[in-house]
Amino acid sequence: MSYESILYEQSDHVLRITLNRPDKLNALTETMLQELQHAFAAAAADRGMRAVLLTGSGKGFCPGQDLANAQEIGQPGKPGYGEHIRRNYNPLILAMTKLPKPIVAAINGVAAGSGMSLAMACDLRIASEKASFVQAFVNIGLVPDSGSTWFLPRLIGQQRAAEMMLTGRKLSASEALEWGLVNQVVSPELLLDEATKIAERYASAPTFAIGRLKRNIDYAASHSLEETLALEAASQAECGASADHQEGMRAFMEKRTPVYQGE
Ligand code: T3D
Repeated sequence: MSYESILYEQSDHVLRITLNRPDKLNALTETMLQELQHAFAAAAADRGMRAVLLTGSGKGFCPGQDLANAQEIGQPGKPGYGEHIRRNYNPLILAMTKLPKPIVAAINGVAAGSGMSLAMACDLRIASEKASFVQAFVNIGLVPDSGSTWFLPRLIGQQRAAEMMLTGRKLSASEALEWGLVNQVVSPELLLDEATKIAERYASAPTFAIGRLKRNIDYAASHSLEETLALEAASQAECGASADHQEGMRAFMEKRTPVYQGE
């Protein structure tokens, strides 16, 4: 598949999506956001793709909305900020969080504004020592969007999230690890190899169960214990009938490594 602002590369069961405007630190344009929506829809539809790796080319991961490009937003005949976000950002964030396959972010450089939201919409975050994180919105008189107010307090707690959002200060990769924003920090040279290894591990995992697991974590965040218990039981019934579970049980009894097909 060929796109203008992203790279879409498949290898075995892993899909690598690379934000590809390196001269702009991979700042987001409407074209790029539409291409990302398309790429995640394609990942959802392709049963052969069992894990996604999201990274940026060049020295940045993503500094959020391209601010040069944003000058046009709200001009006569162009959608305003609210419409731009509803049309371009919100469906992308939902496509990522609802994708029934794991998404690993390889954060190679600065992740700011909605670029940080993209990183937070992933399931695992592996950061380069050169990565940094900025809730940049307040610095230009905007509020956090693209799910930042939903993701950030859940990842690092209310107090630290408020600090990042209110001050707009830059968090280093090591601070992000200490605060629980990223899972791992590695040297820049090792970032892609390490993140790819993790994505490959997930690409041979029981994808059927992982899809439900993602959904259930998301559901539990805004439902009662009773409701969550009910969904867990229903999901377990589905997983119990899956080919992956049968294989997992057989492999356990036969004392061998399971070979999951993701179904
Ligand atoms: O617009 C709407 O519809 C509302 C939706 C908004 C969603 C959002 O994401 S709002 C938040 C937008 N993002 C920002 O406000 C971040 C702005 N950038 C920064 O704060 C800093 O540049 C960074 C913290 C990202 C990186 O700092 P640093 O010191 O490492 O690099 P730098 O020198 O500031 O930037 C390097 C270049 O990238 C520079 O260009 P130049 O001078 O080399 O030609 C800078 O202008 C450019 N750049 C950085 N961020 C953006 C950008 N160009 C366009 N858009 C950007 N977001």
